[in-house]
Amino acid sequence: MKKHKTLALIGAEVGEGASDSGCKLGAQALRDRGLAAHLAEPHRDARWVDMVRARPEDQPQARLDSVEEFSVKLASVVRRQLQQGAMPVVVGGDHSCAAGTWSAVADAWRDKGDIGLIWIDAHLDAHTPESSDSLAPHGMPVAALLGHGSPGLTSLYGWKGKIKPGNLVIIGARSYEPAERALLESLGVRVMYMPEVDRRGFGACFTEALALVRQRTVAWGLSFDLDALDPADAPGTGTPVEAGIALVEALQALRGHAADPACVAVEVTEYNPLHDVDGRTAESAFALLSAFARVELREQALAA
Ligand SMILES: [Mn+2]
Repeated sequence: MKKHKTLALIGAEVGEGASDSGCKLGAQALRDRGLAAHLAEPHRDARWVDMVRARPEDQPQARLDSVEEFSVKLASVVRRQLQQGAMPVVVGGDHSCAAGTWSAVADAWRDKGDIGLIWIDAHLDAHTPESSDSLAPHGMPVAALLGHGSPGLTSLYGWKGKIKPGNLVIIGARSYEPAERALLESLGVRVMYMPEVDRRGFGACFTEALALVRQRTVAWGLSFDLDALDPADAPGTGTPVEAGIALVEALQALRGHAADPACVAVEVTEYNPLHDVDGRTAESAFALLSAFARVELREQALAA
């Protein structure tokens, strides 16, 4: 059996994107817990390649500046791993890291075509500095990737619109503000809100999302905010919201998809070890990444 792409784990040590900066400790905590060893398997290497740290700041505008600076650094690390043929696994950190991650992926594939993105989250993350009262950048990465917001987040690599609205699907949203929903509706982004997930099941939603993000693209990836999960499975996140996705359903649906040759990067964000309960959230993060990335699960899924 051939060797699969190495998983290049990248710590996104950023908490400046949120009002509670505890997520800044998330990557190191998952690293100390043995994430790389957990993801390695006979035909798939997994190793930490870098920890990228945001400059600490207190005031809202300075925090946005810090996140912008951080995004450039994170993007360059992600892009280098893509160039080397590895699959970046970005481990957050608050969700503002997504601006850097997916800008790098989009730029790396820009000559060949568009990229698709599945965004699993309790929130829409579609604020701009104009619509956001808190100015917290972790509420902005979706808007930024679509080309709306502060130039420091929208225009990495000197161009914006990293993700086309038709190539983005958001699953699990249940806490958002009208301006975010209005922006996404005006752009035509497909959002599967939590009532739809409850009605159809996460698996059916994910299958549809996968088809959409693969349709008109050359590559796709997954950004998983742990707060999408029900707080029973993930109490230790930046901003928990009741009535989320059940871990078992997520594991079943995600299994093996990282072995799709068109899948090029994955991100897990918003782990806050300070709020975790008995390591439950860390275990959920391990299980999600493992289910998504495990080559042997891919083979089982294809055989089924
Ligand atoms: Mn998020």
